[in-house]
Amino acid sequence: MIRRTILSMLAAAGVAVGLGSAAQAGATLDAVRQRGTLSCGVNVGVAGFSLPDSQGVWRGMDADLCRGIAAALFGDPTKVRFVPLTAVQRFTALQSGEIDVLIRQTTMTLVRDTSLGMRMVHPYLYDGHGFMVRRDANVRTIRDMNGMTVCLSPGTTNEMVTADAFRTAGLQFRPVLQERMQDNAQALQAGRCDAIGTDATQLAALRSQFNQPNDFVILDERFSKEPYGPVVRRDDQEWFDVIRWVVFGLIEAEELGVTSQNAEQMRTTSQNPSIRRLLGASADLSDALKLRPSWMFDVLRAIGNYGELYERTIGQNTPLGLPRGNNDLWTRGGLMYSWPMR
Ligand SMILES: N[C@@H](CCC(=O)N[C@@H](CS)C(=O)NCC(=O)O)C(=O)O
Repeated sequence: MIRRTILSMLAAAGVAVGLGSAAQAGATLDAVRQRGTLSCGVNVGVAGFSLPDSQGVWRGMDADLCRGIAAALFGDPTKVRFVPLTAVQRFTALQSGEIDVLIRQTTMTLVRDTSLGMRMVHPYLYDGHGFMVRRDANVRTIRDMNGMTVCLSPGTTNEMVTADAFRTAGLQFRPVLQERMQDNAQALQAGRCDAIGTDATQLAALRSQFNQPNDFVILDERFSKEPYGPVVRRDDQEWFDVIRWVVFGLIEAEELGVTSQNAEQMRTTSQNPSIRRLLGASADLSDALKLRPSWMFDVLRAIGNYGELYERTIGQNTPLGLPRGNNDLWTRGGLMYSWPMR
């Protein structure tokens, strides 16, 4: 009876309640293997992150991270089912088991990490909240935004960050909440809102698809830390390990100079013990993760190292045009730092 009450309380709080006792460690890895495809939750459509191209192929950093995980599991980056989700839908999809992992510009926060039956894995992108406004509004800082109408997406960190930022500045704003970011983008272009508030990478992504991108500016100020991480269910450490070490492996490969182009050659000729371990010359790492020795080799061949992934999807030569900044390697002053892979 008590157990039932607790379960229904947890369910009401949106916490996933596994059937019977907590799922067995490794259950997700086994289930995904048996199914033969990874079910990966992504955004419904943001340039540079997850957006279907004219052939219907999902493109972007989040989509490619899904492919990288599939490559680690199956040696085949095509073994992914992409599940497009809005910000509001994303955690339920994970809790209910509809997806195996969520890779959808999701900010790692204390509450999300601890109390929703989930675990935030490790940052693959460091971002921050910003505002985009019309250029001719002559806004330089938030102090010029008093009384403005700000378009926001419900269920995002950006809702709270915007409220905090205006309150801290002693200013008023009028929130307009629309679940689909595309609706916010249209509202800004049509003048139905004065600003959009979301993560800076998302603002760059939205603007890259505007008809007149130069009519809009992204303010320089950042109002929060928004580290993006993959999210998994809380009850499965083995699965968590796989996802975490794929992220680390991408960063480590960049630091070691292993790319999609040279991985094949390095695997046979490199004498560097770190590179040999990464590419599976010994089974120490893959055994620990219960994966095939070529797991990271297959990831790198499929999506490249972290730097390749970044440059291809959101980097300076893409429509988003984002410099590495915090997302550069620690050896170059950024925050990307893999734990030792040994
Ligand atoms: N990092 C934020 C979410 C950022 C985000 O999702 N922003 C936009 C991207 S432009 C979005 O997709 N919004 C609404 C939607 O399409 O569901 C969070 O974790 O809460």
